[in-house]
Amino acid sequence: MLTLYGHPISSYTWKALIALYENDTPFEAVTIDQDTYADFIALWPLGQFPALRDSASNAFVTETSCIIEYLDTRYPGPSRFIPRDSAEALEARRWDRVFDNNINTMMSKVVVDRIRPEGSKDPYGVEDARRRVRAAYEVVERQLGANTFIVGEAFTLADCAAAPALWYATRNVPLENKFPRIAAYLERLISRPSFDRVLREKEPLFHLYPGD
Ligand SMILES: N[C@@H](CCC(=O)N[C@@H](CS)C(=O)NCC(=O)O)C(=O)O
Repeated sequence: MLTLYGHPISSYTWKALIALYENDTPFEAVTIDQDTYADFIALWPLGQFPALRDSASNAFVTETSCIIEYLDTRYPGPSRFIPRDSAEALEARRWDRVFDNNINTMMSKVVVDRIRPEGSKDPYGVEDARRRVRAAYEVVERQLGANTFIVGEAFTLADCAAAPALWYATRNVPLENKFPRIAAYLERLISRPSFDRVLREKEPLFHLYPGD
Protein backbone atom coordinates (compact mmCIF):
# COMPACT_ATOMS: atom_id res chain seq x y z
CA MET A 1 0.00 0.00 0.00
CA LEU A 2 1.21 3.50 -0.87
CA THR A 3 0.83 6.32 1.66
CA LEU A 4 1.30 9.96 0.69
CA TYR A 5 2.08 12.34 3.53
CA GLY A 6 1.18 15.86 2.52
CA HIS A 7 -1.07 18.84 2.96
CA PRO A 8 -4.15 19.74 0.90
CA ILE A 9 -3.00 23.23 -0.13
CA SER A 10 0.72 22.47 -0.53
CA SER A 11 1.89 23.02 -4.08
CA TYR A 12 4.46 20.21 -3.88
CA THR A 13 1.82 17.83 -2.53
CA TRP A 14 -0.28 18.70 -5.58
CA LYS A 15 2.64 17.82 -7.85
CA ALA A 16 2.78 14.28 -6.42
CA LEU A 17 -1.03 13.96 -6.42
CA ILE A 18 -1.17 14.81 -10.13
CA ALA A 19 1.17 11.87 -10.86
CA LEU A 20 -0.91 9.51 -8.67
CA TYR A 21 -4.18 10.66 -10.28
CA GLU A 22 -2.77 10.45 -13.82
CA ASN A 23 -2.59 6.67 -13.52
CA ASP A 24 -5.34 6.14 -10.92
CA THR A 25 -2.68 4.68 -8.63
CA PRO A 26 -4.28 3.57 -5.34
CA PHE A 27 -2.89 5.24 -2.19
CA GLU A 28 -3.96 6.55 1.16
CA ALA A 29 -3.38 10.18 2.13
CA VAL A 30 -2.10 11.30 5.51
CA THR A 31 -2.54 15.02 6.13
CA ILE A 32 0.32 16.64 8.00
CA ASP A 33 -1.30 18.77 10.68
CA GLN A 34 -0.90 19.46 14.38
CA ASP A 35 -1.90 15.88 15.21
CA THR A 36 0.43 14.12 12.76
CA TYR A 37 3.39 16.53 12.54
CA ALA A 38 5.45 14.92 15.34
CA ASP A 39 5.08 11.46 13.75
CA PHE A 40 6.10 12.88 10.38
CA ILE A 41 9.19 14.59 11.83
CA ALA A 42 10.17 11.31 13.45
CA LEU A 43 10.01 9.73 9.98
CA TRP A 44 11.66 12.61 8.15
CA PRO A 45 13.44 15.16 10.36
CA LEU A 46 13.88 17.59 7.44
CA GLY A 47 10.12 18.09 7.67
CA GLN A 48 9.52 18.83 4.00
CA PHE A 49 6.55 17.23 2.35
CA PRO A 50 5.15 15.39 0.52
CA ALA A 51 6.73 12.00 1.21
CA LEU A 52 5.70 8.60 -0.06
CA ARG A 53 5.83 5.35 1.88
CA ASP A 54 5.51 2.04 0.05
CA SER A 55 4.72 -0.80 2.48
CA ALA A 56 5.25 -3.35 -0.32
CA SER A 57 8.94 -2.48 -0.73
CA ASN A 58 9.48 -0.70 2.59
CA ALA A 59 10.61 2.34 0.60
CA PHE A 60 10.29 5.86 1.98
CA VAL A 61 10.70 8.42 -0.79
CA THR A 62 10.97 12.18 -0.44
CA GLU A 63 11.48 14.92 -3.07
CA THR A 64 8.60 15.10 -5.51
CA SER A 65 10.77 14.52 -8.57
CA CYS A 66 12.03 11.28 -6.99
CA ILE A 67 8.52 10.30 -5.85
CA ILE A 68 7.30 10.65 -9.43
CA GLU A 69 10.25 8.69 -10.85
CA TYR A 70 9.57 6.01 -8.22
CA LEU A 71 5.93 5.79 -9.31
CA ASP A 72 6.98 5.68 -12.95
CA THR A 73 9.32 2.76 -12.25
CA ARG A 74 7.36 0.75 -9.68
CA TYR A 75 3.73 1.59 -10.55
CA PRO A 76 3.74 2.43 -14.27
CA GLY A 77 0.48 3.31 -15.96
CA PRO A 78 -0.68 4.85 -19.25
CA SER A 79 1.00 8.19 -18.41
CA ARG A 80 4.78 7.73 -18.44
CA PHE A 81 6.47 10.61 -16.64
CA ILE A 82 10.05 9.95 -17.76
CA PRO A 83 10.34 9.69 -21.55
CA ARG A 84 12.03 6.53 -22.84
CA ASP A 85 14.37 8.50 -25.08
CA SER A 86 17.33 9.58 -22.92
CA ALA A 87 17.62 13.05 -24.50
CA GLU A 88 13.89 13.67 -23.93
CA ALA A 89 14.19 12.30 -20.39
CA LEU A 90 16.95 14.80 -19.69
CA GLU A 91 14.75 17.63 -20.95
CA ALA A 92 11.84 16.49 -18.75
CA ARG A 93 14.12 16.41 -15.71
CA ARG A 94 15.64 19.80 -16.62
CA TRP A 95 12.28 21.57 -16.97
CA ASP A 96 11.05 19.90 -13.79
CA ARG A 97 13.96 21.65 -12.02
CA VAL A 98 13.09 25.00 -13.63
CA PHE A 99 9.47 24.81 -12.42
CA ASP A 100 10.47 23.70 -8.92
CA ASN A 101 13.50 25.90 -8.32
CA ASN A 102 12.69 29.04 -10.27
CA ILE A 103 8.90 29.20 -9.96
CA ASN A 104 7.41 27.02 -7.19
CA THR A 105 10.02 27.62 -4.50
CA MET A 106 10.38 31.34 -5.42
CA MET A 107 6.61 31.79 -5.33
CA SER A 108 6.59 30.19 -1.84
CA LYS A 109 9.02 32.85 -0.62
CA VAL A 110 6.57 35.54 -1.75
CA VAL A 111 3.63 33.81 -0.02
CA VAL A 112 5.38 32.80 3.21
CA ASP A 113 6.56 36.39 3.73
CA ARG A 114 2.90 37.40 4.17
CA ILE A 115 2.52 35.29 7.30
CA ARG A 116 5.84 36.27 8.85
CA PRO A 117 5.54 38.43 11.95
CA GLU A 118 6.18 42.18 11.55
CA GLY A 119 9.90 42.81 11.95
CA SER A 120 10.96 39.54 10.32
CA LYS A 121 9.70 40.25 6.81
CA ASP A 122 12.19 40.18 3.94
CA PRO A 123 11.19 42.74 1.27
CA TYR A 124 14.49 42.37 -0.59
CA GLY A 125 14.15 38.56 -0.73
CA VAL A 126 10.53 38.86 -1.90
CA GLU A 127 11.43 41.30 -4.69
CA ASP A 128 14.31 39.03 -5.75
CA ALA A 129 11.95 36.02 -5.78
CA ARG A 130 9.42 37.93 -7.93
CA ARG A 131 12.20 38.88 -10.35
CA ARG A 132 13.28 35.23 -10.62
CA VAL A 133 9.71 34.10 -11.30
CA ARG A 134 9.37 36.71 -14.07
CA ALA A 135 12.70 35.57 -15.58
CA ALA A 136 11.44 31.98 -15.48
CA TYR A 137 8.24 33.03 -17.27
CA GLU A 138 10.46 34.36 -20.10
CA VAL A 139 12.25 31.04 -20.58
CA VAL A 140 9.08 28.94 -20.23
CA GLU A 141 7.26 31.13 -22.79
CA ARG A 142 10.14 30.63 -25.22
CA GLN A 143 10.40 26.89 -24.57
CA LEU A 144 6.68 26.28 -25.11
CA GLY A 145 6.80 27.37 -28.75
CA ALA A 146 4.15 25.26 -30.45
CA ASN A 147 4.41 22.44 -27.88
CA THR A 148 1.30 21.11 -26.15
CA PHE A 149 3.30 20.30 -23.03
CA ILE A 150 6.62 21.69 -21.86
CA VAL A 151 8.92 19.23 -23.62
CA GLY A 152 6.69 18.26 -26.51
CA GLU A 153 3.42 16.44 -27.06
CA ALA A 154 3.62 14.02 -24.12
CA PHE A 155 2.68 14.88 -20.52
CA THR A 156 5.77 14.28 -18.34
CA LEU A 157 7.30 14.81 -14.91
CA ALA A 158 7.91 18.44 -15.88
CA ASP A 159 4.19 19.05 -16.46
CA CYS A 160 3.40 17.58 -13.02
CA ALA A 161 5.77 20.26 -11.66
CA ALA A 162 4.44 23.01 -13.92
CA ALA A 163 0.75 22.71 -13.00
CA PRO A 164 0.87 23.68 -9.30
CA ALA A 165 3.86 26.00 -9.82
CA LEU A 166 2.07 28.06 -12.48
CA TRP A 167 -1.36 27.86 -10.84
CA TYR A 168 -0.04 29.40 -7.62
CA ALA A 169 2.63 31.63 -9.14
CA THR A 170 0.34 33.39 -11.59
CA ARG A 171 -1.84 34.46 -8.62
CA ASN A 172 1.16 36.08 -6.98
CA VAL A 173 3.28 37.19 -9.94
CA PRO A 174 0.67 37.89 -12.66
CA LEU A 175 1.35 37.12 -16.32
CA GLU A 176 0.07 40.65 -17.24
CA ASN A 177 -0.85 39.54 -20.78
CA LYS A 178 2.87 39.25 -21.62
CA PHE A 179 3.00 35.46 -21.74
CA PRO A 180 0.16 34.16 -23.92
CA ARG A 181 1.70 30.70 -24.39
CA ILE A 182 1.99 30.21 -20.63
CA ALA A 183 -1.63 31.34 -20.19
CA ALA A 184 -2.79 28.80 -22.80
CA TYR A 185 -0.52 26.07 -21.36
CA LEU A 186 -1.93 26.67 -17.87
CA GLU A 187 -5.45 26.29 -19.28
CA ARG A 188 -4.42 22.95 -20.83
CA LEU A 189 -3.00 21.83 -17.48
CA ILE A 190 -6.14 22.91 -15.62
CA SER A 191 -8.32 20.91 -18.00
CA ARG A 192 -6.17 17.80 -17.58
CA PRO A 193 -8.36 15.36 -15.53
CA SER A 194 -5.62 14.75 -12.92
CA PHE A 195 -5.13 18.44 -12.12
CA ASP A 196 -8.83 19.23 -12.45
CA ARG A 197 -9.42 16.57 -9.76
CA VAL A 198 -6.81 18.13 -7.45
CA LEU A 199 -8.38 21.58 -7.86
CA ARG A 200 -11.94 20.36 -7.32
CA GLU A 201 -10.96 18.38 -4.20
CA LYS A 202 -8.93 21.16 -2.64
CA GLU A 203 -11.16 24.12 -3.52
CA PRO A 204 -13.01 24.08 -0.15
CA LEU A 205 -9.65 24.73 1.55
CA PHE A 206 -8.37 27.54 -0.69
CA HIS A 207 -9.37 30.07 2.00
CA LEU A 208 -6.43 28.75 4.09
CA TYR A 209 -4.03 30.12 1.51
CA PRO A 210 -2.40 33.40 2.57
CA GLY A 211 -3.52 35.80 -0.15
CA ASP A 212 -2.47 39.43 -0.65
N1 LIG B 1 12.19 19.91 -3.02
C1 LIG B 1 11.05 19.49 -2.26
C2 LIG B 1 10.28 20.72 -1.81
C3 LIG B 1 9.13 20.38 -0.89
C4 LIG B 1 8.60 21.60 -0.14
O1 LIG B 1 9.23 22.68 -0.12
N2 LIG B 1 7.44 21.42 0.47
C5 LIG B 1 6.88 22.46 1.29
C6 LIG B 1 5.35 22.35 1.28
S1 LIG B 1 4.68 22.83 -0.32
C7 LIG B 1 7.34 22.26 2.71
O2 LIG B 1 7.61 21.15 3.11
N3 LIG B 1 7.42 23.33 3.48
C8 LIG B 1 7.79 23.24 4.87
C9 LIG B 1 9.28 23.34 5.07
O3 LIG B 1 10.03 23.62 4.12
O4 LIG B 1 9.69 23.14 6.20
C10 LIG B 1 10.18 18.53 -3.08
O5 LIG B 1 10.21 18.61 -4.32
O6 LIG B 1 9.50 17.68 -2.50
